[in-house]
Amino acid sequence: MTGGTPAGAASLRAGGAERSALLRRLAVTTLDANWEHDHTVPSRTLYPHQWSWDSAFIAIGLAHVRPDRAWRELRTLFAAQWADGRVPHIVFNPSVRAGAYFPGPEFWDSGRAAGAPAGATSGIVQPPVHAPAAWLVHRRAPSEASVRALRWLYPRLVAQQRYLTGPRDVGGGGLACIVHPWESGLDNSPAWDEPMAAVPADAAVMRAYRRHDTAHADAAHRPTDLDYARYVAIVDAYRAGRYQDQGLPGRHPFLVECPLVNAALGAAEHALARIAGVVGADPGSHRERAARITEALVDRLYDPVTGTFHPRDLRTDRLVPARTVLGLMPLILPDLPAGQVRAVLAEACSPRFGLAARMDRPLPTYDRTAPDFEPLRYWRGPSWLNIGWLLWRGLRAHHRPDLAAGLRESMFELVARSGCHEYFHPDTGAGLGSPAFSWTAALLLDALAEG
Ligand code: 2M8
Repeated sequence: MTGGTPAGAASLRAGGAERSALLRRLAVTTLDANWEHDHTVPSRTLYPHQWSWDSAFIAIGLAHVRPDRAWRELRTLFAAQWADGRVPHIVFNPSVRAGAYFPGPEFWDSGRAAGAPAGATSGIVQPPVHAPAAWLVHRRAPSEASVRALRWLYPRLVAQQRYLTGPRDVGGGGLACIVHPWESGLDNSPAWDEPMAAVPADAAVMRAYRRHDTAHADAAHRPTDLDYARYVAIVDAYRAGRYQDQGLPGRHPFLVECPLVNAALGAAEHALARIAGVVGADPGSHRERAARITEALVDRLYDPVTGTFHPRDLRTDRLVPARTVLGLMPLILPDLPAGQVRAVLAEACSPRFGLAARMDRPLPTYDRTAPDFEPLRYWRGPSWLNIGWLLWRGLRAHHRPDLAAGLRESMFELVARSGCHEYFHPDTGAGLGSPAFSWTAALLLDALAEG
């Protein structure tokens, strides 16, 4: 069996212990094939460097089979942390040929920014899912080495939180603001359509660049050239200010509070409280911060009319109306108030997302009843395993083992049918994007282990 190939698909569909063993082997082969001396690439073809939240998910999976490598993954990422605490969304591997990814290191030009590390990185962040990842890796196999690793990571994870709740609290309400759709991890989600429409850009700008993604994936499954022109324009603006955050409201074209990023921010404080207990630090301050973030999230991003969470566009101070899977992500917070838990579960179980104890279709990333739902285009409809995994964890935290089991089974069926693909058709389960994608493999391993 090779990485990502659903070889033996018939037996993978068999179910039970045999299916689990085959899925596990497929996942391990995929992760091994994507290992690159001190980190794991998300995909050999599409993403040949190290990505921030990918590495957190990857570490969670590696903990089950290669614990040393799980810690290595996190250490490599945090070795590239900036002096202000930001963890860059890409750490570039200098031995990868120039042009193998767009936008590459020369475009980001991090070397000219104050506080950037010696090696090249991007200047933006991704959802801070690393503290829960570190906690899960430790909990899987606690040892002297894992306690040492936590000691090394703890101050760095705290600095990451300080950055996001300090300079990035642009709205002043206790939440982190994202300055680029890439920071959400859900690059072209319909959640960003409104704020993106206000970013001046012309698709023709892309003639000056060579997109690498469309050489490896179907252009109809990826963001459009106009999306990319705007992505480039937003980086241009941030880079022009050397990635500093002072004065962003007056000069930056994209400023949004994202429900996923902020739910992850709160979940990170809960994980830090546990880590603090192991490394001899004070858990109490983390619990307090977690409570404050949850309160701010409900206060600023919950809409009682729709009964779900929405991003807040800080340039208009309005909630973005699109109902995307981002709205369900606050379920990862164990202290989400009961009223919001009930409402968000109702949204998840509605025909928009179809969550059920026996799911008839995979979980989509966007309201499948919306007229602009696109089953093939990246984050505008397709099913992704990291989102399913986050929701699965949230359902368990909120004592819904029935729904958690249904979602878990639907994730297994996706990989059994199609392999470790990057994303999946939300009706048929057909594999889309990269065929050997690391976080799909890693989170599959975790879900297999934690029945
Ligand atoms: C995708 O994002 C990158 C830009 O960061 C891209 O499209 O080139 C997203 O799916 C993101 O969430 C992910 O971390 C990254 C690498 O897997 O790919």
